[in-house]
Amino acid sequence: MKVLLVVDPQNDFCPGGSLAVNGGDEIIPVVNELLQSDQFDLRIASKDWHPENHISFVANNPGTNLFDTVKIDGVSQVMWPTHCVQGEPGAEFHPKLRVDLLDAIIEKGTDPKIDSYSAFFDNARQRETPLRRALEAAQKHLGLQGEPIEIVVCGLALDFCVAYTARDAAQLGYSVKLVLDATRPVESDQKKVIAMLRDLQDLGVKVVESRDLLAEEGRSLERETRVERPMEP
Ligand code: VGL
Ligand code: ZN
Repeated sequence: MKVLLVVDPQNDFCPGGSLAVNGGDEIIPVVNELLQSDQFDLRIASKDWHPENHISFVANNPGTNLFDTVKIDGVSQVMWPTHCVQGEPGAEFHPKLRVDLLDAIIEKGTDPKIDSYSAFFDNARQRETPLRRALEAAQKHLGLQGEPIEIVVCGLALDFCVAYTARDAAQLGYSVKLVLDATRPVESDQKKVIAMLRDLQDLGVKVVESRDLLAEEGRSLERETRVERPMEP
């Protein structure tokens, strides 16, 4: 079963949003192309979906500064600006995203006391989101039980929610591809981003470009529609 997983393609992570990632909106046309590809059995997006009193907001942690890393109940937590508050415009999907092509939406970061970068587990790895269950249910529904699961991950932001999601997917035993041109990092230091990608590759995550994924499809389509040359007279 082949699954496209779009992580947090939300307004707050795009230019104009409260936690804007450089070029975050540029991924949307690429994500839409992937969503339209018929190589996927299932298309899922996650939503960072925080209550107003969420622990990750600097405003809820007096005495801390923006982007500080602090320990809360033994878990490292970055102090983020208020973002992706349930029901607010910043938490909505980017307006150009083809939400009509999504089969399911997974909300994460809903517990006020703990953050959840990964679409599978919270940052303390104490609780699971509904994602794994949704994958299992879909596999049953599609009659694909026992088949390996391949997850193609993209979205925002590469160095936080996308990386954590890809890592967890690999550790859960799924085969994982990360689409580099359908994601953008918060981090601007290229070297750090490359080191992080290498760590993911060490866990078995394959780093690919959307054109490689879509090209396979183009080639098979070409084979199917090839027209024989009419006979020369
Ligand atoms: C994210 C920081 C805080 C993300 C979510 O989607 O990458 N980053 N919350
Ligand atoms: Zn968040």
